Amino acid sequence: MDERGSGPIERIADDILSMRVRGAGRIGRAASRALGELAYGNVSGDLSSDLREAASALLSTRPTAVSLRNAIILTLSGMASLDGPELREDVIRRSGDFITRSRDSVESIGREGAVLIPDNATVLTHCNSSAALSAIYEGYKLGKVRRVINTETRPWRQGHITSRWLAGNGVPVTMIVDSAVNHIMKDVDIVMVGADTVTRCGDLINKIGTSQIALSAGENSVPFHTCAETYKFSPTAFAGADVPIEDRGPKEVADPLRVEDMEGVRFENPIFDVTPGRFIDSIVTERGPISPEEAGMRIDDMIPPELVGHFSWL
Ligand code: RUB
Repeated sequence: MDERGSGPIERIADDILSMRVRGAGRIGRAASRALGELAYGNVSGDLSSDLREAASALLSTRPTAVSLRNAIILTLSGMASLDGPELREDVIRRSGDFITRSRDSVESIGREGAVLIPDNATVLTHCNSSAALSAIYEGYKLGKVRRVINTETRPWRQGHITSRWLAGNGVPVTMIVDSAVNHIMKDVDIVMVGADTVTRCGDLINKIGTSQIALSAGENSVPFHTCAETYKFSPTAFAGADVPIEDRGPKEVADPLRVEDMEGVRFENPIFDVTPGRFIDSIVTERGPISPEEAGMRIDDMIPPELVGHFSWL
């Protein structure tokens, strides 16, 4: 039993909140799977109202990655016209489709992103993004990647997951602390990072520190690419300032054992930041690289404005 309750929705919500399930893609798939399972188990109840409640609970876990909201909308889009057993079937089917499409997109991004990697490249990445890693690993298999430099990624140190995965798959990897990025940029040929949200005008919201990497890349004429499945594009946020940035509090920044000793010190722990679209060379989607300015059009194709309007209660 956890603090949010013991049902499947509560368990998944707690996994996302506590970051046992993390990364924008995984969060979206976990939410979609939870809704599919809820529909599967709901044979005679009031499915619409149960789905609404579940969607709100899932959405309340983490505010920044739009993949979560979009996954919910895409999974529940049948609610716009269906009810009862038809809705149940529809949610189960859409949940399966979303998960398959999301995984396939990561693979396609791998192929599309690898094309952008120059020969004998040193690639810099940040945090732990399955989409960026897919492109980097595909590039490595093509013999284009000489080594990867990856940041530790304070405060959660997701860079350790990235480094372990790369080393485990035979890719030469060097880990640096986040503040070494500008120093090492002279050795980097290309930057590839993931995305939590891409706004309509092409601003990128990703792990804190991404914007500094983009600034340094720009200053050193190093191409900067973000790898983002289209469902990470926001249908509603125009610019980065429209996206709420999660703050996870002092305990993740200060030594957790000593945080009470730091009298008089105020902590801020914003865990994402905004990289303006003008610093981004391309957004690598499952359908190939696009310019930041194209982001708004792409999400309208996937989630039309009428459908977004139908989910105004979310
Ligand atoms: C993870 C992070 C990743 C994106 C993309 O942040 O910022 O770059 O979510 O990941 P957190 P993916 O660890 O706080 O969730 O490409 O795997 O979807």
